[in-house]
Amino acid sequence: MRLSTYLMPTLKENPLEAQIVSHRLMLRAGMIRQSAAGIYTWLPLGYRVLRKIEQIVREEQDRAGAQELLMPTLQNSELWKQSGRYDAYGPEMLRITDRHDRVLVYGPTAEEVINDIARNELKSYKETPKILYNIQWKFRDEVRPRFGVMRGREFLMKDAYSFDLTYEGAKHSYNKMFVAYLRTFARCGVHAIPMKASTGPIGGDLSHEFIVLAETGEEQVYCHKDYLNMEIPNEDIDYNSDLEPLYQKWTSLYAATEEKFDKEEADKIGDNLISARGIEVGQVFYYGKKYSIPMNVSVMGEDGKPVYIEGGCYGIGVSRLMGAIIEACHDDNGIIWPESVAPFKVGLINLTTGKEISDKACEDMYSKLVKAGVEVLYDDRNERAGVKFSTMDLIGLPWQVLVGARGLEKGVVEIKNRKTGEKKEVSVEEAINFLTK
Ligand code: P5A
Repeated sequence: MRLSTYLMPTLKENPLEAQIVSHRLMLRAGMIRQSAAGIYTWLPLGYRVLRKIEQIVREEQDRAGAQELLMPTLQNSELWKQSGRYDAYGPEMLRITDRHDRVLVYGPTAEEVINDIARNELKSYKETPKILYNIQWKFRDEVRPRFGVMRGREFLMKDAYSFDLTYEGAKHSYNKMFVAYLRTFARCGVHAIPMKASTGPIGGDLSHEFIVLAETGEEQVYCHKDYLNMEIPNEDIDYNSDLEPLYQKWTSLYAATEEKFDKEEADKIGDNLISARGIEVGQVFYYGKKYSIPMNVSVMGEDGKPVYIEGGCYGIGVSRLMGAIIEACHDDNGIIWPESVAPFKVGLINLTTGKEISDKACEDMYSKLVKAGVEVLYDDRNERAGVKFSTMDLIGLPWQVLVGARGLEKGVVEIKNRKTGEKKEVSVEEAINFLTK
């Protein structure tokens, strides 16, 4: 992509409306623009990152054996009456009346819609277990939307739902999602710690929130310091085998949100206790028969008698996760993207735009890198070098290549690592090899 033609409206000044660093940087880097309170347009740069995060989430759901489908944003309110949540959900749920005076709701979550599918389409115990998920926009009419994408009204969520015959089966599905979450957040370049949580309007009696530690987090949290270097299961993990030991390992240490803080437990670990702020990027729930009984979701059991489904649901705030990654990965100059979610891998900076030698070298590198499948943002604008440096630092691409007439006369360009600030001089050839490997 050539920056001269790219819609990336960066801002020099800090926008007044942004109170936390991720919101500030997303506005300044030209990634999002607010359209209405808590509702955003994702500009090209922001949308690229959103899609990268979404793809990691998808791959880890698929690896765990979950199946992707897509449910509507507008839901039939009758289903909510059947589950008993139509009134209970309150003013956070946006209700819309159509021309026939039928009420639709803009889904704040999708337990009702998926359980309606399950009761109609799952007939026999042979069709269980199943985990179904979608990555879809949700709407919650939050009283105080704030902090940009962290607490929006419209936001992107991955929501998965499991359908099992027994409690043991449901617990196994819970553990699958639990492990998939550890892998998902690690792949996105952040460390998320599972903490016992309350279930709120979703319901059920077993739940964990996954919390990314960051100073600006909305939640006060406590955890054992060993969580900071716990091992993440690798990609060969067998999701069919017993995941219980892994689950036990990850829940044996003390970790809790403020709401669930237990002084006695905390005192036991003494000096090993960390008190910090955190951002909830995901939450998993086991809710048993909370939906299957009122909505009559059953399958024929082995003995020919109907069995109510044992259920769970598993959410990741995909758009919030982007804010959390920025909260965890930035410095005074801007964002520092983990390579896995970076909008582009390389920022190619022409320091002397207009000079033939650097224009030619940049064009040549740009086309070679693009041909090799490397995602490159080429700053070919007619701007001062200083402006280009600060733009690249602000948008936080992992690698920068600085190409100027003076260096080229000596046969070199410079490669800079955004995270460490390390620079090294290499030949054009070496730069291409390094960035394509
Ligand atoms: C789990 C999946 C649920 O809704 N039902 C389906 C369950 N859980 S949850 O915890 O309420 O939401 C899941 C994740 O969505 C993110 N989230 C938000 N992100 C941005 N703005 C919001 N207003 C918002 N509300 C929830 C969180 O990351 C949460 O963990």
